[in-house]
Amino acid sequence: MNELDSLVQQAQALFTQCGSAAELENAKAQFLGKSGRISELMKGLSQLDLEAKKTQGAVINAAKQSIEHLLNARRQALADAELNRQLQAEKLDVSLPSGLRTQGGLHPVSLSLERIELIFASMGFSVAQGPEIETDWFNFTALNTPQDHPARSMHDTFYVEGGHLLRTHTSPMQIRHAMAHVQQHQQSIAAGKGMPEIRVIAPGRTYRVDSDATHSPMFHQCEGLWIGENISFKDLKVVFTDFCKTFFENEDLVLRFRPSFFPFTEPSAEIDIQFPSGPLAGRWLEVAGSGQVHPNVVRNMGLDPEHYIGFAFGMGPDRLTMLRYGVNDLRLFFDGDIRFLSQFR
Ligand code: 2NM
Repeated sequence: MNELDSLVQQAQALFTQCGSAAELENAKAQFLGKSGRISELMKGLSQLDLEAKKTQGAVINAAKQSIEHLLNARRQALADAELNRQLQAEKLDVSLPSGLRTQGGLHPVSLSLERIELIFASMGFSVAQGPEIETDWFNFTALNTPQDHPARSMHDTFYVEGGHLLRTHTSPMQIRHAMAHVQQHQQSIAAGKGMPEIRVIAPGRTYRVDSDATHSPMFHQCEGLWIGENISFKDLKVVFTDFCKTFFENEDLVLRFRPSFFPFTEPSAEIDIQFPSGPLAGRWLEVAGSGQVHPNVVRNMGLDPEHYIGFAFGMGPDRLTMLRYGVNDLRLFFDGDIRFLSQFR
């Protein structure tokens, strides 16, 4: 066996003996370091003639490559062993019972959303779903909101990549629902036979640039929409009055519809409620916005506003939950403090 073959064998034996990465790097120096055996042999080449330099140089290089290969293999083996050791040492039995296990429950706002959905379902409303990241068209343009409206500014709306935004209300879901509904009944509508009414609520998370005791950058909304051939403000008053009395479990609740303005409805009204008794008695509390859906919005849904008419409303389930349970700081809902949340189980 020539010297180089035996050198490779020595390296293999020594590398195998090394039990740690540090030991291995030390062992490497003997062979591949600046004053290691390979370097010395390379220096020896200078005394040879050109032909011998070529052949002997190639042989040394081959040996160097073999040693490097052995070194890398051993490095990998040591790294794998170290990883396995860590995985063994830090093994976690996720099936092990924890010390404390109490029964969980729904979040108070989830409880409200569940109540809202049940009450409106009993009045024939279906529940829409839709994306939280929206396009400008669904969130603003389709809702008759002018290009220069302050709600579109970066002070009010969270914009994300690609010109998209976080929906500032749940209305875009209603536009999507209405458009799909119209699409589904297109043939019947075109034939003049009309379509089943659109009767839907859209609950979900919404986002605005706002944060204090009564505003959270993420909050909930639930909007309602009822469109048909003969749906009037009277229907709005009946539906919403019925809803409030059921939600607050109070048949003596009084409602007030106060003129207001929204780009997507005309006429528009703010809805206030008053409890005849209890801790909130005698105060008008604002609970929703509402109105007759603006002809431009009806048109954007794909319908002729001369034939289809209806109402919409929007309310804040967070605020309804505060009123129902007497919570005075909205932030409590989103802090995740179990001492607060466990009171609603
Ligand atoms: C509100 C107040 C008034 C509303 C309008 C629509 C739609 F999709 F029909 F255009 N959805 N929700 C609406 C109307 C929302 O929130 C304060």
